[in-house]
Amino acid sequence: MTLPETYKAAVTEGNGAPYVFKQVPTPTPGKGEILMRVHVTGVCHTDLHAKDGDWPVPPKAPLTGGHEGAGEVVAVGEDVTSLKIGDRVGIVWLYSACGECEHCVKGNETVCEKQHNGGYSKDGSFQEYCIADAKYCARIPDGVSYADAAPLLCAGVTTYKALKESEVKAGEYMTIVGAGGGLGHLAVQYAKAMGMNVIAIDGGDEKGALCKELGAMHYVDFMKTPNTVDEVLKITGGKGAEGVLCLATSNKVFNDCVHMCKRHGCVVLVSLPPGDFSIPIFPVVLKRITVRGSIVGTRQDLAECLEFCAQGKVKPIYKTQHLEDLNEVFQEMHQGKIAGRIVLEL
Ligand code: 8ID
Ligand code: ZN
Repeated sequence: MTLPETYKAAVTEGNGAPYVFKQVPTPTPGKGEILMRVHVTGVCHTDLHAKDGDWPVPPKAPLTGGHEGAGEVVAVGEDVTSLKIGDRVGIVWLYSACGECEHCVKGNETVCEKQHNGGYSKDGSFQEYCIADAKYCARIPDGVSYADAAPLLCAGVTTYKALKESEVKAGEYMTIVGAGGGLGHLAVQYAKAMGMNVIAIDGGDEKGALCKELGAMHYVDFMKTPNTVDEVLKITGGKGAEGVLCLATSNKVFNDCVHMCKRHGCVVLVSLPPGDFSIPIFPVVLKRITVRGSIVGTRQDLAECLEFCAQGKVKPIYKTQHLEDLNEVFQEMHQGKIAGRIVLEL
């Protein structure tokens, strides 16, 4: 296969600087690496946090973000035995882990201290060609298109894993805060597929219609409902939901999530707006509420999450745009206007 000498990449200097589009030299994959032709990439709110420098650990600079990139292997480096040219793969947030530490050995590779992150500490999928680690990139099943796979590579696996972490069972309530967004619309579907009763919270009629169509039992519009906690308590007969999934990029909602939770229930924190929140000690202790963080998922979680899509149980909802639209997509995302995901073609 002949590869071009240069190709198009989106690059930001970080700290809020917009993405610029330039030609960069095509890299050669090193030991254990592959080069993939990125056909499509999802845009995650994490990419916006990265561009804006929202988090205490800064990304690399300059940065090419993106960790929902789907495409095919076009070159393999030394010692790569698990992949070959033409294989369908994805670049993900867990770009690589050490494979040797206590966490990796216990199957908790998502908390490996030596991990690298796609589109954060390593350049990601906002470019036509991308280097990935052969051991950690996703394998996309044949029955799943690149565009359907893209949102699952982060939003899908993250919400699938977070729902498992909640330990909520079929027939119990799962309240999803931020249910109409990129992560949220997949959380609704995975929760439904797991038999949970979904209470979806987000803003506006478009997101409400989407959540209902995807199987939410109730929709609470935070823009029209003065007290969303009271509304969840009303729906659940005054008891609260067994599980609350926090996916909203507003730290104001974190405290509400605790108050929406039933006795002995679990609040899973996923979204990462900058800042802190206070946890009310008395209700958390006396109601034995668990407040738990959750970060993406392992390679096994990812394989399971893609399989749900291959079997038709989950279907990502997205609008397709082009890589050059990236800055406009971020503007819309900042304003909370995107229902589902945006997938960019390259
Ligand atoms: O592994 C992880 N922990 C992980 C993985 C991927 C993404 C965490 N994240 C983080 C992102 O960094 C981001 O902080 O999850 C958050 C959500 O990412 P996203 O789903 O990609 O963002 P989005 O599509 O913009 O959706 C956010 C939704 O929150 C709603 C918005 O309307 C939007 O639909 N929302 C807001 I802002 N305030 C709300 C409120 N008060 C609200 N929904 C309900 N109540
Ligand atoms: Zn993401």
